[in-house]
Amino acid sequence: MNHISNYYLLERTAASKWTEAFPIGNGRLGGVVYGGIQREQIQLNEDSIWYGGPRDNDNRGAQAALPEIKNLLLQGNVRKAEKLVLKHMTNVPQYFHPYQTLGNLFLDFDTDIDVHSIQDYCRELDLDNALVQVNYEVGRQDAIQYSREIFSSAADQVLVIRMTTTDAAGLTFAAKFDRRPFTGEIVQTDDGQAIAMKGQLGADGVRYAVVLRAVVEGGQCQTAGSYLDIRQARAVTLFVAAQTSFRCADAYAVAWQQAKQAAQVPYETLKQRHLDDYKPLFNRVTLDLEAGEGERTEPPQQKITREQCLSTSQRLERYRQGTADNGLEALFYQYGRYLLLASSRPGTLPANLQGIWNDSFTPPWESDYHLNINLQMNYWLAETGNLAECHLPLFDYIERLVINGRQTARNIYGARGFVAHTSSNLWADTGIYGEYVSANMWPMGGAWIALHMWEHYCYNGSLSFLRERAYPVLKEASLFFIDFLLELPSGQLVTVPSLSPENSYRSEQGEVGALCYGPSMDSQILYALFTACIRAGELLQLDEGYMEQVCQEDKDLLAQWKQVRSKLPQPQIGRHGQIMEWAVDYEEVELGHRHISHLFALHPGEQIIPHRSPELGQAAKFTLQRRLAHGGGHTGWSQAWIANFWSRLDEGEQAHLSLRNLLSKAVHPNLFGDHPPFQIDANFGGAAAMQEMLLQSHGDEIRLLPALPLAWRQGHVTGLRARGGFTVDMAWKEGKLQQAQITSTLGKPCVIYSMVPLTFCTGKPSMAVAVTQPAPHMYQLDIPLGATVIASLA
Ligand code: FUC
Repeated sequence: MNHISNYYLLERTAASKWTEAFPIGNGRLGGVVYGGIQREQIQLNEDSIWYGGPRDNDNRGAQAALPEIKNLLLQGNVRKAEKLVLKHMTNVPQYFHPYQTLGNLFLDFDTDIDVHSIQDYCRELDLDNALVQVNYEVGRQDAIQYSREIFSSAADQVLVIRMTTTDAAGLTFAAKFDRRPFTGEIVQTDDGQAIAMKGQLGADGVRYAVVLRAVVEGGQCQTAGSYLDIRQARAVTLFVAAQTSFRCADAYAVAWQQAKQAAQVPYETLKQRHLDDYKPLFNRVTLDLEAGEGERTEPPQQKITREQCLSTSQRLERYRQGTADNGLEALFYQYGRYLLLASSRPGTLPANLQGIWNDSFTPPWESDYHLNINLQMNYWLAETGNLAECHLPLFDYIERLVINGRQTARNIYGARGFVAHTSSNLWADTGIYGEYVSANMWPMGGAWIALHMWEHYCYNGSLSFLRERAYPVLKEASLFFIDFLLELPSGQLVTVPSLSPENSYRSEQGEVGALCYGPSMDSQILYALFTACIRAGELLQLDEGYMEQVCQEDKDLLAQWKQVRSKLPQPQIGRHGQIMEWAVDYEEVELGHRHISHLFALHPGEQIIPHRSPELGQAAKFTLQRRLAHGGGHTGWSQAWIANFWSRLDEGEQAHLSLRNLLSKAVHPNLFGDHPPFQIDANFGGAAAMQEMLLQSHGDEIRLLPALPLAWRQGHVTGLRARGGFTVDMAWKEGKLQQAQITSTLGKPCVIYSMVPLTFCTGKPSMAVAVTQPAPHMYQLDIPLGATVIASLA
C-alpha cells in the first residue's frame, strides 16, 4: 500500500490546464506541476518577477485641486468631483506594471509509450510533506514504474525534481526553459550539466536569472542548443534556482551558486531538510471534522489506500451536487495553510492576488497588492492558524509602504504621516492607481494594513515588536489622518475625498457615483486604528516617557488620539434597518454588491460585538441578508468574507452555507480560489472563516466553538492560537464541546465568554487557577505561563 497523507489532492490524469495543475512554493520560488507523461510542464514563479522599475508617479496637481473636490462632494456633486480626481489626483502614468510568470520548465520525454498501456497513473499533492508525486506504470506484466517527486525547498532555496524508473533503458528527455514570447538569453554552462535563462523586465526593471542543473545517475547529460539533454538515466535530480536583482546585485551568480550547492547534496538529505523545515510549521494545527453516518469520507477518518480514494475532482463534483464531505472542507482549511506557507515566508514578498502563482504576462489586476480587502484577507489565517511567521513578509512590505507613503501624503495631501491607497506593487507604490474611480480614490489602504501589525502583537505580546515595528507604523498612519480628516459642522471628523470600496450610491441631487465624504468603513477603520494607537501608547507608557526616544510629540499624541477617536462617526442604522454604508443614508444602487465594507466593524474590526450591542448586531445581520437576497457574495473572496461575518454573528449554519457556496461555486479543480478568475484570497479568507467558526478571540474574550454548524457534529482541532497568548485544542461531539485545552503562552489573564456554563480544571491539583465569574458565562482565568487549563461543559 502506498503511503497516504492525511491531507492531499489527488488526480488520476495529468493536468490539462493550469488550474488543474498542483501548486508548490517555498514562499518565494514556486510553480505549478502538470504531471504530463510525454511532456512534463512546470510553470515557474519567483515573487519579484514584476515588469518595470520604481517610479515617482504622484500627481502633482492634487493639492491645488483638493479644496474644490472636497466642496463638490460635500454638496453631493459627485460626477464633477470624479472627473477632477481622475485628472488631478490619479497617478501619472495611471497604471503600474504587472507581476509576471517566470516561464515554463518543459521536460520532453523521448518515449513512444502507448497511452493505453499506462496504468495506475496518480498525481498527488501531499500537504503533510509539501510535495507533488507523479507515479505511473507501463505494461501489464513486469510493469515498468515511473516516479517523480517535486518540491520547493525553503531550506535550500531551490525547486527539486526527482525522477526514477525501473526501465532498463532509463529516462531520456530534453529539458528547457521557455518564456515565449519573452524568452531571455539562454546560457549553456561549461560542465554541460546546467542551462540558464536570463533577462531584464523592462529597461528600468529587475534583471532575472533561472538556472537548471541536473544530477544524473547511470546516464549522460549534456547541453544542446536551448536544451539540457539527458539520456538513459536510471534516476535524475533536477534543481531549479531563480533570483532577481530585486534581492541580489548579481542574480545569475546567486542562482547559479544555489543550484550548484544543492546539486552537491544527496537527494534524501535535501528532502529531509525540506521536511524538517516545513512539517513542524504545517503540523502545528490539525483539523478533523468527522462525518456523520452515511457520509462518504476520505482519510483521516478511514485508512484507505490511494487506489480506493476518490480523486479531488470527483469529490468536488459530488460536493457540488449536494453530498456532504467534511473531509473536503477540512482539506480546504489545511490547503489554505499550505498555500500560505508556500507563498509567504520570512524574507519573501507578501502573497499577492495570486499568492505567487501566475502563468501570465498580463494577469488580471496586474496580480497586484490590493489594499481594499484582498491583501488583508490573505493574512486573516496567519495568526489563529499558528503561522505567525508567514505574516512577517507583510510587515516588511508595510515598512516600505510607509517610506513611499510619506512622499505621497506630502505630495498629494500636504499631510504628515503616510498614506497608501487601493493598489500597490513590487515597489510599494502608494499613489492613486488607475482610472477606476470607484476603487482608486481611497486613502485607507495604509491604515487598514497597518492594523495587521497590531494584530500580530495581540497574539504574541512582544513589546519589542510593538515598540520597534508596530508602533512607528501605527503612529505614522495616525498622523496622516490627524492632518487629513475634515471637521463637519456637527463636529464629526470624516475622510474626504474617499469612497466605500467599489460601491456607488445615488446622491440627494440624484447623481450616481462612488466618491463621497465619511464612508462608514473609513470611520470604522479609523476607530480601530486610533484604538490600536491608544492601546499601544498605553502599553508603551508614552505618557510616562518609558520609550527612550519618546518625544513631546508622542506624549501629546496619546491625548490627541483619544480626542480624534471620540469625534469619529459611529456605526449607524439606516432606514431599512441596515448598517449605513455612507455618512448619509443614501439609496444604494447595487443592492447585491460584492463589497460589504460597512461591516468592517463586525469583522475584522471589533466595534460591533453582537452580544454587547445587540441592535447593531441585528442591523449587521440584516445588512448581510439584504446583500445576499440581491445576489451578493458572487466572487470567491466576497463569499469568504461573508462566512467570516456569519461566524462573528454566531450563525454557524449560515457560515457553513457560505463555505459550501465557496467550495461549490468558487474553486478551480486544484482548489485554487476562483474570483473568477483565480484569486487566492478566497483560499485564505475561506480557511480563516473556518477557524473563526471554531475559535474567536476578538474583543478581549475567547469564545469556543462560537459558530459550529450541524454538519460538523463531531471533530477536533489542535493548535489554534487566540489573542492574548493562548493555544487552544478542542474536541466536540454531537455539536457540544467535550473538552478544550487552553495553554497560556504569555501568562496573561484569560477571559472566556460562553453561551453555556463551563467548568475548568488544570489536571494538576497543585496548580491554582483562579476563576472569577464577572457575568453569566463569563470567566476570568489566571493561567500561569506555560500551564494548561481544561474547559468542559458544566
Ligand atoms: C477588489 C475587488 C475585485 C477584485 C479586485 C482584485 O477591488 O472589488 O472583485 O477582487 O479587488
